[in-house]
Amino acid sequence: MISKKMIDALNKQIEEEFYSANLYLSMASWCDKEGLSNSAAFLYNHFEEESSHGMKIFHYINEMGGHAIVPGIKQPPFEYKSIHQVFEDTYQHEVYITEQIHKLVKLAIEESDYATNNFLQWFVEEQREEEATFQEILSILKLIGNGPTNLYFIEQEIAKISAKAHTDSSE
Ligand code: OFO
Repeated sequence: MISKKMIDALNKQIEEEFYSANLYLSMASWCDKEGLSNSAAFLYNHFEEESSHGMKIFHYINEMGGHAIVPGIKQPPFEYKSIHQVFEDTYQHEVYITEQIHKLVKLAIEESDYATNNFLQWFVEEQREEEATFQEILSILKLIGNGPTNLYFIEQEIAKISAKAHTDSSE
């Protein structure tokens, strides 16, 4: 039996996942406007992934006899100084989301809610992979550096990471 406290916490996480989706959609749009089409494609893809994470929790709550609530979502930032800032923010955001997922796991364990703990393990692994991907992007951006002509090389590298992330998620 899932507790009201657990359902409320999962509903809060739906909001976090949908906010993540909108954040990446906003970043994708900024990249599009700047002509960074590979980075935009990567982030549009992440928008869809985050939406699917929100829906995964949504359906779980209802399957468990709870009531999934469609959240109000605050507007994400839409202006960025550079592509470096975009990816620095994605990484920081993923670290924050990992903390939220770990809090949910902690609550499930405290409540001896083994089903929800088991359900959340998928998210634990997903966060580990996402942090690793964004960390890899940050390392590459650091190596390439900051000049405007470097944007071309950044775009090439993002396309490679994007293709790899897509292959991994469809395996
Ligand atoms: Fe929902 O996967 Fe990261 O945030």
